[in-house]
Amino acid sequence: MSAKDLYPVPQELAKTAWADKTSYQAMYRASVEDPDAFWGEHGKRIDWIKPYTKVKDVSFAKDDLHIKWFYDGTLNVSYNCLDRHLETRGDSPAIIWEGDDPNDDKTLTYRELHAEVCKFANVLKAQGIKKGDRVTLYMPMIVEAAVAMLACTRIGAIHSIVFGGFSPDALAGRIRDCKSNCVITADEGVRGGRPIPLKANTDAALADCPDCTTCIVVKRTGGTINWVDGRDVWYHEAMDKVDAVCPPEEMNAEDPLFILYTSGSTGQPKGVLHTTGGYIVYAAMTHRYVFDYHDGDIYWCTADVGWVTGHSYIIYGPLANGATTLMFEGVPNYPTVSRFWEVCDKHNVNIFYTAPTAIRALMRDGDEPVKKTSRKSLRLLGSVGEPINPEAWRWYYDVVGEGRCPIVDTWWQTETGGILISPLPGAMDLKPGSATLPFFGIEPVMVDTEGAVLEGPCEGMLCIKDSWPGQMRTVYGDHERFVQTYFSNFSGLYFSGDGARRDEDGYYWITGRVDDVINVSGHRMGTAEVESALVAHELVAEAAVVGYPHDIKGQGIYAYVTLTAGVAPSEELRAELVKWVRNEIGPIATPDLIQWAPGLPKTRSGKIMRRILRKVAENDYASLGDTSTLAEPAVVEELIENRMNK
Ligand code: 6R9
Repeated sequence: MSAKDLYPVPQELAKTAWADKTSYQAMYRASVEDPDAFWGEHGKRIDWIKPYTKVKDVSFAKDDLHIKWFYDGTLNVSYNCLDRHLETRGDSPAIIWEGDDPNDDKTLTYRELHAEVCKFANVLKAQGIKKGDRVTLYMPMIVEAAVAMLACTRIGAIHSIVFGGFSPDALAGRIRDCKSNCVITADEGVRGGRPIPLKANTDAALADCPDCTTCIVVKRTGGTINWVDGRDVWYHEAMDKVDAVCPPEEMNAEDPLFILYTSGSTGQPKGVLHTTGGYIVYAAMTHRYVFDYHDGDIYWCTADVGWVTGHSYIIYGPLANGATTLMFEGVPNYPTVSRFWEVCDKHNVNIFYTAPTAIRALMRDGDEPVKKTSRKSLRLLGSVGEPINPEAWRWYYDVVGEGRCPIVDTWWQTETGGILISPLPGAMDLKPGSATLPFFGIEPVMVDTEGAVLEGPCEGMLCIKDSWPGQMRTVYGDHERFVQTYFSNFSGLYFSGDGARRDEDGYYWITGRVDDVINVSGHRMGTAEVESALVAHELVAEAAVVGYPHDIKGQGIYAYVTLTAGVAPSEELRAELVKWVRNEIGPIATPDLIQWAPGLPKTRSGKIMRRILRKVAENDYASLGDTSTLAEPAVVEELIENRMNK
């Protein structure tokens, strides 16, 4: 590796950073040698009602799987994110909200946010919601989404946020799976100047959810909506009827905090369950160290609260640390492709955290839209959601950060609750494209397909040896699936589903999923979900979906479709199927390419050989590998001949 591929820690930054090289190494060693002592100490970052005396009780053994942290302690998350800051920073900004329209913004201080949350907690109580109930949020990026999350935690209700880009069907499935009896939404969302019919989608979903009897609606646009008396409640009207006093509910550290659905390699999304104590300790600590957050910094994470990044690094981590967190309703290219940088200048953003797909898209428009803004407030840049290719990394570093801001490439998952592998900006020299080294308490283990542990520089599958406080505890309502998915492939290890390379400096380079999950613009998608949507169409007999390299999205969705006998393929049908999938799952699942496949390559036992389909989609059919187990080799010739990705 040439010298220019190593970006050393800026000396000035190391002086003030929470961790430098020496302290990282000492703390890391302590964290893995004596996790009880380490986390016993760092758990005190959070205020406890009844302090814990027990730190950790964990077994990754398949037949005795259990994960508990701080488990005799009690606390409340909204108290930690709000009440405890009132004395020291009650009048400091908690949330800076920047609307889709550049003229639309507002700031809420900790005191104001606290009052709103207490009131909305009383609204939920008035609707009969109590500790342990599941509340679904289907909301735009508005302050009320943060208020609703924190209000749930205040009364001990478990929130389940469904990203606003999901379809009514996907929303209904998630409401039913966790048996939510209340959904919170808005009349419409606004993104890039266009309305999103959230209430109409919710109405359609609720038609299939007879047990969900309350729908609280925030008025965002004032657009025309349908109203169901007895079920629908206006947020603002309900808020006028309650007071701003609501004592926080005392929760056990292992009481559920939230459920968040995520895609896996099988059809149904999994309800990832996080609990109270460990999650908030881990979110707060990673936020402080990875982003080197100091009092007074303005911090902006561009994710949506519908994804885990929004949970941990827009809301919970930052607010637990008393930070100022910016919430952005809009999109990177509206009104212009300078928007991100204009927002940085407008609010003096110091720390900026986004996804590679956004960087790649903006990079296409050249340097000028960036350079015409100042960005002098920026000190640190972050990346999350998918591997960042070195070319995009360098552009982000050189053009956006003007060579002044380290980039933290943070690897983690919905399941992990917080960042597991990432640079600490004062402690790690950077290599473009590498997530570098593990956070405190994280012991990555590389294994081969047989499960043999690999030492030194290697390429393999990425597992984690022991628990960390932010780890998910179960798949909601299906513990067996939790065991099967994460702990049955490699004995005694948590299996991430990702492949990785470890280099001679011990740095990790995440190479992407090794299961049937694809990563489209940083959004996780099970290929099985898209396949089920396709075969639900009456003219489709069979479908197989794989990812293929896509310049902007990272991976695109490539679908092979076999039509029912006698149906003729046409461009109209192709368009119809694309629309169909968007309606079934949501716009994020839009197939990029659909290839008509008279037959799919199968083994003699009838299993679809995805490895081959992947190669064809990648335009890499010269290296199809072993095709000797194919039932009908001619099928592959046909697919190559008619491939879409030429
Ligand atoms: C936080 C989040 C998780 C999957 C994960 C991996 C990919 C996330 C990454 C990354 C390379 C990074 N991923 N961060 N790959 N480098 N810095 O994205 O959670 O939506 O659950 O996705 O995303 O493949 O397994 P989630």
